[in-house]
Amino acid sequence: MKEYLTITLIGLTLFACNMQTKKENPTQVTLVTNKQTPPSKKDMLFVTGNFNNDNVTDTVYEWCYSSLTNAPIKTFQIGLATDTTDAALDSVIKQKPFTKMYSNLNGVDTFMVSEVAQQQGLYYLINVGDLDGDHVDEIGYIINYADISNINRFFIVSLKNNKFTPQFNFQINEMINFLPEELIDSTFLVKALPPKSMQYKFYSDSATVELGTYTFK
Ligand SMILES: [Ca+2]
Ligand SMILES: [Ca+2]
Repeated sequence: MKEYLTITLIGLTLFACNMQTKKENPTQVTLVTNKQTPPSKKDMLFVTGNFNNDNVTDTVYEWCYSSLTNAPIKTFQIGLATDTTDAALDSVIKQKPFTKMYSNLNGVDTFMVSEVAQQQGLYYLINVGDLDGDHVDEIGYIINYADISNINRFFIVSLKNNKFTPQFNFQINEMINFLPEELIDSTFLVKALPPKSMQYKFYSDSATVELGTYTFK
């Protein structure tokens, strides 16, 4: 998984570099609601799945943009990838980034993921399957911070009554938690434990990876 992430990040870095040469039309990037057409979906992560149980596949998109310019931000070369200098961090902070999630579903609100100064969107967005037993998939994500810390959190969010609803989150270490020997069944960070619980591998405050169990409400 680590190698896969590394390769993905390198690929996205190259992709992001290519994208930087392209001019964005500011009038196209004022998107906040899901009724508008996102201007640059291809820059952002997205995840598909059964998020509202209507037998039609749904899509949820990341939307990271600068509140100064309204332009999308996708700078994978900073933070987890290669450049962890103060200058790189400052360049992110100066853009005043916001990260939201929105879907292709009518009536579903946009979800504010983070407005922390040094974040730059997501580096992980995935369908984690139905963890809480309501026959609808949950979404897992990790925020991409432009800093040198390996400590981060894995978040699980669901669509409940047309609202993105935070379910649970736990601490991870970006370098350690994705090592195959640290994954549940060598597969992933979380695993459903029917009828409405899950197991998860988290990074403890004692710097060890531990197995936890959480029962959804
Ligand atoms: Ca659906
Ligand atoms: Ca569910």
